[in-house]
Amino acid sequence: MIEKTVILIKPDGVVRSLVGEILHRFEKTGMKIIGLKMVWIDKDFAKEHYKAHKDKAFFKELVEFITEGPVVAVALEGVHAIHNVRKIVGATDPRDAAPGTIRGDFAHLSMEWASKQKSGGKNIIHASACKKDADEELKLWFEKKELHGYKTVHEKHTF
Ligand code: 3AN
Repeated sequence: MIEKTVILIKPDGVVRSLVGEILHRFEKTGMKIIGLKMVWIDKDFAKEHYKAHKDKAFFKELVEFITEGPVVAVALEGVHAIHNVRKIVGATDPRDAAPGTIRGDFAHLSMEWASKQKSGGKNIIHASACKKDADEELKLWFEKKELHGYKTVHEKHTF
């Protein structure tokens, strides 16, 4: 039940200075940050990350967008972390994302708009969709030595 998962604060989230706000939302739940870094990926890396979408009409725009600036990659650990993180992130299309979710609160450009503009969907954040994706994305985004096992004060009850 204790899972690890990956979130990426995409270039739109970084340039809008939402990194702290977004991290805070996950930390507040009690889930644990076990890996954290800023990276500016190249197109090959982006294609690997989004390989499940390689046949989609918006694939080119997806790759352009995720490589247009640095992203903040975060590995999180917690009970049902994959599901809990997706719940906090909200629906893929900002038009459908509920208020209180990251996409619902900080994004509004719909996927329809993105398609019309021929741009990537600017929905702030990516989160692993399932256990298989989480395992693959952890491997792709983090070296073993970049993931850290430690106990929070809540786990230790010593502070
Ligand atoms: P999620 O990120 O919620 O798992 P996916 O995996 O269905 O969503 O889509 C991957 C990414 O592709 C989304 N985060 C979004 O940025 C982009 N995307 C999805 N649908 C569209 C679309 N119709 N037009 C442009 N970009 C899209």
